[in-house]
Amino acid sequence: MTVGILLVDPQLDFFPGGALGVNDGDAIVAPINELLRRHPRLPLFASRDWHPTSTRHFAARGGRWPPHCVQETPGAGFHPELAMASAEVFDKGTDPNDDAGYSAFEGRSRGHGGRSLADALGAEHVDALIVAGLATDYCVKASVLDACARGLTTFVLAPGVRAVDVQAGDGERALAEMRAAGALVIG
Ligand code: VGL
Ligand code: ZN
Repeated sequence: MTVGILLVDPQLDFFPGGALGVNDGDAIVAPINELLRRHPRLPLFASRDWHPTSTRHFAARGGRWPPHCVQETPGAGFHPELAMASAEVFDKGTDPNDDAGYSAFEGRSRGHGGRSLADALGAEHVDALIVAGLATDYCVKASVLDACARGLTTFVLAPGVRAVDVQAGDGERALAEMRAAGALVIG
């Protein structure tokens, strides 16, 4: 088994004070950094919510969200305290006409010829993923369900995820869905 680490959208707009700040989101930084410190040689991947200024993902055009993670804005930047400089970054949510891009598997690499995450994992013979990031009930869930569907052994680092919880309990329900799909919740 070759294990990789996937950090889902650890961007400032999803941390407290951001445009779509997740309650207690700051709590994910220390456990993720601990994971990275203990396993510095594991292949590291990160997705980035990377929206155009106007998109069907945003409420102004019929979507469900306030503007967040707009390309090249400070809120779209990764949390500066995360030690993830070596990550291969996959941009998603870039299509203005599509409220999609919740899963990291929909992203395209900023390097490597714009390869998909699935192609990157294949090229690096990664067949298991430890997943952390924001938010449990949206992009983490979508990414984990895709990883499970692709046959990857998928671990969710519980201390490294937090939920939007539009409805109370959404985060817990999302974890239950991930478990039902075969993901192993660890930590
Ligand atoms: C996300 C809501 C909207 C996420 C992205 O990264 O979980 N949630 N866009
Ligand atoms: Zn988004």
